[in-house]
Amino acid sequence: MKLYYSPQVCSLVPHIVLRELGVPFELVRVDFKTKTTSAGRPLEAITAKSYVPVLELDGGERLTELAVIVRYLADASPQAGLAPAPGSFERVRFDELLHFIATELHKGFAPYTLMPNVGDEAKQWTKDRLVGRVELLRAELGAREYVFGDRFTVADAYAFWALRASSFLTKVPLEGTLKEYVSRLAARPAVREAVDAEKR
Ligand SMILES: N[C@@H](CCC(=O)N[C@@H](CS)C(=O)NCC(=O)O)C(=O)O
Repeated sequence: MKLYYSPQVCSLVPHIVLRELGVPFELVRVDFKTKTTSAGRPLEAITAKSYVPVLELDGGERLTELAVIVRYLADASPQAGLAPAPGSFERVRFDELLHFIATELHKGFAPYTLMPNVGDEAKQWTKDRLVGRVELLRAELGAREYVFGDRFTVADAYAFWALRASSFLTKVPLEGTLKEYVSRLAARPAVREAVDAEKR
Protein backbone atom coordinates (compact mmCIF):
# COMPACT_ATOMS: atom_id res chain seq x y z
CA MET A 1 0.00 0.00 0.00
CA LYS A 2 1.02 3.61 -0.57
CA LEU A 3 -0.03 6.49 1.64
CA TYR A 4 0.02 9.94 0.06
CA TYR A 5 0.58 12.36 2.90
CA SER A 6 1.73 15.86 3.80
CA PRO A 7 3.71 16.33 6.99
CA GLN A 8 1.71 16.73 10.21
CA VAL A 9 -1.68 17.33 8.54
CA CYS A 10 -4.60 14.91 8.87
CA SER A 11 -2.88 12.21 6.80
CA LEU A 12 -0.95 11.56 10.02
CA VAL A 13 -4.02 9.60 11.19
CA PRO A 14 -3.89 6.74 8.63
CA HIS A 15 -0.09 6.90 8.94
CA ILE A 16 -0.40 6.14 12.68
CA VAL A 17 -2.92 3.38 11.98
CA LEU A 18 -0.62 1.71 9.42
CA ARG A 19 2.17 1.69 11.99
CA GLU A 20 -0.13 0.46 14.76
CA LEU A 21 -1.10 -2.45 12.50
CA GLY A 22 2.49 -3.17 11.52
CA VAL A 23 1.53 -3.74 7.87
CA PRO A 24 3.98 -2.89 5.06
CA PHE A 25 3.41 0.46 3.36
CA GLU A 26 5.21 3.14 1.43
CA LEU A 27 4.93 6.86 2.16
CA VAL A 28 4.59 9.31 -0.73
CA ARG A 29 5.16 12.87 0.38
CA VAL A 30 3.02 15.60 -1.13
CA ASP A 31 4.05 19.24 -0.86
CA PHE A 32 1.05 20.91 0.78
CA LYS A 33 1.54 24.21 -1.05
CA THR A 34 2.41 23.06 -4.56
CA LYS A 35 0.24 19.91 -4.36
CA THR A 36 2.85 17.78 -6.06
CA THR A 37 4.57 14.62 -4.87
CA SER A 38 8.29 14.63 -4.16
CA ALA A 39 8.68 13.01 -7.61
CA GLY A 40 6.93 16.05 -9.14
CA ARG A 41 3.61 14.35 -9.89
CA PRO A 42 0.56 16.57 -9.42
CA LEU A 43 -1.76 15.38 -6.66
CA GLU A 44 -4.65 16.03 -9.03
CA ALA A 45 -3.38 13.16 -11.19
CA ILE A 46 -3.72 10.87 -8.19
CA THR A 47 -7.06 12.13 -6.90
CA ALA A 48 -9.40 14.65 -8.52
CA LYS A 49 -10.08 15.85 -4.95
CA SER A 50 -6.51 17.13 -4.76
CA TYR A 51 -6.21 16.59 -1.01
CA VAL A 52 -4.56 14.10 1.29
CA PRO A 53 -4.80 11.45 2.63
CA VAL A 54 -4.99 9.02 -0.28
CA LEU A 55 -4.40 5.33 0.32
CA GLU A 56 -3.40 3.34 -2.76
CA LEU A 57 -4.09 -0.35 -2.34
CA ASP A 58 -1.84 -3.07 -3.73
CA GLY A 59 -4.25 -3.60 -6.64
CA GLY A 60 -3.98 0.09 -7.60
CA GLU A 61 -7.40 1.11 -6.22
CA ARG A 62 -7.26 4.48 -4.42
CA LEU A 63 -9.23 5.37 -1.31
CA THR A 64 -9.86 8.90 -0.02
CA GLU A 65 -11.69 10.24 3.06
CA LEU A 66 -9.76 9.70 6.22
CA ALA A 67 -12.54 8.13 8.29
CA VAL A 68 -13.21 5.61 5.52
CA ILE A 69 -9.51 4.83 5.03
CA VAL A 70 -8.92 4.08 8.72
CA ARG A 71 -12.03 1.90 8.95
CA TYR A 72 -10.91 0.03 5.85
CA LEU A 73 -7.50 -0.60 7.43
CA ALA A 74 -9.04 -1.70 10.74
CA ASP A 75 -11.47 -4.07 9.02
CA ALA A 76 -8.69 -5.57 6.88
CA SER A 77 -6.85 -6.62 10.07
CA PRO A 78 -9.72 -7.51 12.46
CA GLN A 79 -7.37 -9.40 14.81
CA ALA A 80 -5.82 -6.04 15.80
CA GLY A 81 -9.16 -4.86 17.23
CA LEU A 82 -8.81 -1.28 15.99
CA ALA A 83 -12.57 -0.99 15.32
CA PRO A 84 -15.67 -2.91 16.46
CA ALA A 85 -16.96 -5.57 14.07
CA PRO A 86 -18.95 -4.25 11.08
CA GLY A 87 -22.66 -4.98 11.45
CA SER A 88 -22.65 -4.73 15.25
CA PHE A 89 -24.51 -1.95 17.09
CA GLU A 90 -21.19 -1.10 18.74
CA ARG A 91 -19.92 -0.32 15.24
CA VAL A 92 -22.79 2.08 14.69
CA ARG A 93 -21.81 3.94 17.87
CA PHE A 94 -18.19 3.88 16.72
CA ASP A 95 -19.11 5.30 13.30
CA GLU A 96 -21.11 7.99 15.10
CA LEU A 97 -17.96 9.00 16.98
CA LEU A 98 -15.71 8.97 13.88
CA HIS A 99 -18.27 11.03 12.00
CA PHE A 100 -18.36 13.53 14.87
CA ILE A 101 -14.57 13.89 14.85
CA ALA A 102 -14.52 14.25 11.05
CA THR A 103 -17.35 16.71 10.61
CA GLU A 104 -17.51 18.68 13.85
CA LEU A 105 -13.86 18.83 14.87
CA HIS A 106 -11.72 18.30 11.78
CA LYS A 107 -13.94 20.20 9.37
CA GLY A 108 -14.65 22.76 12.09
CA PHE A 109 -11.09 24.03 11.49
CA ALA A 110 -11.87 25.07 7.92
CA PRO A 111 -12.07 28.82 8.49
CA TYR A 112 -8.66 28.78 10.19
CA THR A 113 -6.91 26.71 7.55
CA LEU A 114 -8.69 27.73 4.36
CA MET A 115 -9.62 31.38 5.05
CA PRO A 116 -6.61 32.98 6.76
CA ASN A 117 -8.06 36.49 6.37
CA VAL A 118 -11.41 35.72 7.92
CA GLY A 119 -12.82 38.56 10.08
CA ASP A 120 -12.73 38.68 13.88
CA GLU A 121 -16.40 37.86 14.34
CA ALA A 122 -16.20 34.73 12.20
CA LYS A 123 -12.94 33.78 13.91
CA GLN A 124 -14.53 34.05 17.36
CA TRP A 125 -17.59 32.09 16.23
CA THR A 126 -15.39 29.30 14.87
CA LYS A 127 -13.26 29.26 17.99
CA ASP A 128 -16.23 29.09 20.40
CA ARG A 129 -17.79 26.34 18.34
CA LEU A 130 -14.58 24.30 18.18
CA VAL A 131 -13.94 24.68 21.90
CA GLY A 132 -17.48 23.42 22.51
CA ARG A 133 -16.86 20.39 20.29
CA VAL A 134 -13.62 19.65 22.13
CA GLU A 135 -15.57 19.68 25.40
CA LEU A 136 -18.04 17.19 23.92
CA LEU A 137 -15.13 14.90 23.15
CA ARG A 138 -13.89 15.33 26.73
CA ALA A 139 -17.32 14.19 27.96
CA GLU A 140 -17.19 11.21 25.58
CA LEU A 141 -13.78 10.22 26.97
CA GLY A 142 -14.84 10.64 30.60
CA ALA A 143 -12.34 8.98 32.93
CA ARG A 144 -11.45 6.28 30.41
CA GLU A 145 -8.08 5.70 28.83
CA TYR A 146 -9.38 5.54 25.25
CA VAL A 147 -12.20 7.40 23.55
CA PHE A 148 -14.13 4.26 22.58
CA GLY A 149 -14.33 1.19 24.80
CA ASP A 150 -11.36 -0.06 26.75
CA ARG A 151 -8.71 -0.33 24.06
CA PHE A 152 -6.96 1.77 21.44
CA THR A 153 -8.96 2.15 18.21
CA VAL A 154 -8.61 4.20 15.03
CA ALA A 155 -10.88 6.78 16.74
CA ASP A 156 -8.01 7.52 19.17
CA ALA A 157 -5.63 8.14 16.27
CA TYR A 158 -8.14 10.60 14.76
CA ALA A 159 -8.94 12.25 18.11
CA PHE A 160 -5.20 12.62 18.83
CA TRP A 161 -4.56 14.55 15.65
CA ALA A 162 -7.81 16.57 15.74
CA LEU A 163 -7.38 17.65 19.36
CA ARG A 164 -3.79 18.74 18.82
CA ALA A 165 -4.65 20.62 15.63
CA SER A 166 -7.67 22.25 17.21
CA SER A 167 -5.66 23.43 20.22
CA PHE A 168 -2.87 24.72 17.96
CA LEU A 169 -5.30 26.68 15.78
CA THR A 170 -7.52 28.10 18.52
CA LYS A 171 -4.51 28.68 20.83
CA VAL A 172 -6.60 27.15 23.63
CA PRO A 173 -4.34 24.67 25.44
CA LEU A 174 -5.63 21.19 26.16
CA GLU A 175 -6.06 20.70 29.88
CA GLY A 176 -6.91 18.01 32.42
CA THR A 177 -8.15 14.70 31.06
CA LEU A 178 -7.66 15.73 27.42
CA LYS A 179 -4.10 16.84 28.01
CA GLU A 180 -3.35 13.52 29.73
CA TYR A 181 -5.13 11.58 26.96
CA VAL A 182 -3.15 13.26 24.17
CA SER A 183 0.15 12.85 26.06
CA ARG A 184 -0.61 9.15 26.59
CA LEU A 185 -1.28 8.69 22.89
CA ALA A 186 1.81 10.68 21.91
CA ALA A 187 3.91 8.21 23.89
CA ARG A 188 2.69 5.18 21.89
CA PRO A 189 5.55 3.82 19.75
CA ALA A 190 3.50 3.90 16.53
CA VAL A 191 2.46 7.50 17.13
CA ARG A 192 6.02 8.59 17.92
CA GLU A 193 7.35 6.80 14.83
CA ALA A 194 4.73 8.36 12.55
CA VAL A 195 5.29 11.88 13.90
CA ASP A 196 9.07 11.49 13.64
CA ALA A 197 8.96 9.98 10.14
CA GLU A 198 6.98 13.00 8.91
CA LYS A 199 9.64 15.38 10.24
CA ARG A 200 12.30 13.82 8.02
N1 LIG B 1 -12.77 15.15 3.49
C1 LIG B 1 -11.35 14.85 3.54
C2 LIG B 1 -10.62 16.11 3.92
C3 LIG B 1 -9.13 15.90 3.99
C4 LIG B 1 -8.41 17.19 4.28
O1 LIG B 1 -8.98 18.14 4.86
N2 LIG B 1 -7.14 17.22 3.89
C5 LIG B 1 -6.35 18.41 4.07
C6 LIG B 1 -5.17 18.16 4.98
S1 LIG B 1 -5.71 17.94 6.66
C7 LIG B 1 -5.86 18.83 2.72
O2 LIG B 1 -5.17 18.09 2.03
N3 LIG B 1 -6.23 20.07 2.34
C8 LIG B 1 -5.85 20.63 1.11
C9 LIG B 1 -7.04 21.22 0.39
O3 LIG B 1 -8.18 21.04 0.86
O4 LIG B 1 -6.81 21.86 -0.61
C10 LIG B 1 -11.10 13.72 4.53
O5 LIG B 1 -11.85 13.58 5.50
O6 LIG B 1 -10.14 12.96 4.31
